[in-house]
Amino acid sequence: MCPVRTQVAIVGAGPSGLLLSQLLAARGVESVVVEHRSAEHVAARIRAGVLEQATVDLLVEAGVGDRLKREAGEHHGIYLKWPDGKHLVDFVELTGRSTVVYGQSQLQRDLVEAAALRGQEIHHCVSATALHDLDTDRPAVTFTDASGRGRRLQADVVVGCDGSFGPSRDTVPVDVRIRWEKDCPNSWLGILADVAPSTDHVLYAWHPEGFAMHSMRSPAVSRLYLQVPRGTRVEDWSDDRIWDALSRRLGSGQDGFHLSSGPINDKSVLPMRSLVQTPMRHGRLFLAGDAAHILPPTGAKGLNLALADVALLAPALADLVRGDTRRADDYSDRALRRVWRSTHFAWWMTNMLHPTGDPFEDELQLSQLRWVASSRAASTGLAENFAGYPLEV
Ligand code: RFL
Ligand code: PHB
Repeated sequence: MCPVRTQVAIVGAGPSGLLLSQLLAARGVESVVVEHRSAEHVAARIRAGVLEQATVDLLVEAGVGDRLKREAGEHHGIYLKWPDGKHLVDFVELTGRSTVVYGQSQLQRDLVEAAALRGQEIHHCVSATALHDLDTDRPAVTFTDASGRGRRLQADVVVGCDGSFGPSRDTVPVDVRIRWEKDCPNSWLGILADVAPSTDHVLYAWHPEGFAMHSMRSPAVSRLYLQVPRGTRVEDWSDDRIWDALSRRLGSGQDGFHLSSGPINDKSVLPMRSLVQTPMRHGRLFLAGDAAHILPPTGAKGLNLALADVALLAPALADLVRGDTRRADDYSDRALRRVWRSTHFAWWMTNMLHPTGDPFEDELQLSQLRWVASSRAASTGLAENFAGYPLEV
């Protein structure tokens, strides 16, 4: 085994791991990142699309926002739609803040380029990642590198940025952690299509057959989702079946709205669930992003929350490696306040927009949608949460 020494060992080179390494480097703190997948695989994952104003400001300040500023589409709000109504929740008018639509794969590319520019050490295609000695001040990460060689990374701190399926979360002993979980009976079937978006803002639609959503990635690429039962197989949804369901649920042909279809170049099923693991720190292990919390995508919060965690964590770790533990000691409590707010919002949006098949609940959902659309107080509540709260760093 060939030991390497660094200040911060980061497990996972997704958006939270890469932004953390960038923010640490800006504070003169050295880190090494280990990633299970190839760089190409991580970059090709089609995921989030909506960034809050505070996330955009964070990325610009971190020096990775140039392309985002040039290419991202600014969105002033979202449409809510149901069979006999449609309403634009105007975030700018209600809160003074807006959002942008910028694909996670585009952001990942920006973070990878910035990492290459500063010479960040990243080990891709690693296997057998394991975390050790977390309750000492000499924690370590071991892994097998791409050439099959066993490696040991000795650090002051280990950060688990390894997403929903990484090993970090499980490393916290069961008698120390609490896992708060809520499963959802639905999944989303998501597609990416080579067709100009048929809507100017992201459109969330309630329909008795199921929820549907129309988002976008560029003037020529659309991203759309359908509520499907958990366990749905992508093979059971032909392109024609998908476009038919989208047309019905999004109300194509009504009130001047027409859904244009086009070639589908990516199709996947995403199970929906909520999970929060507390505390987000155990000894010298810190958890950030999906490693600590998973949200249903309806509130567009997961990526924003992952980046908010590392914005809080980077200065805390910079202090910690220099001997001042105060901010690191506060990290979990402070991060969890935002985590629970976002978790509630994602749960609330999910429950408002996904019909359950129970006629009583359907009526409650429709009543809630009409209330959000007609009450300034209610729509301001939605807008505040969706456009996001300022980062407290
Ligand atoms: P990631 O992106 O999952 O990265 C974790 C990385 O860790 C690696 N890893 C390991 N590395 C080393 N050793 C191991 N043993 C490892 N195990 C795993 C993985 O390969 C991976 O590269 O987590 P991170 O950085 O915390 O980022 C979180 C976001 O990716 C996630 O929250 C968002 O994508 C969620 N999300 C959305 N968030 C938003 O804010 N707005 C949205 O509009 C939005 N839409 C979405 C979404 C997620 C979706 N899916 C598919 C989950 C839409 C979808 C469809
Ligand atoms: C997306 O563009 O992929 C997207 C937008 C809004 C959401 C979830 C995903 O709530």
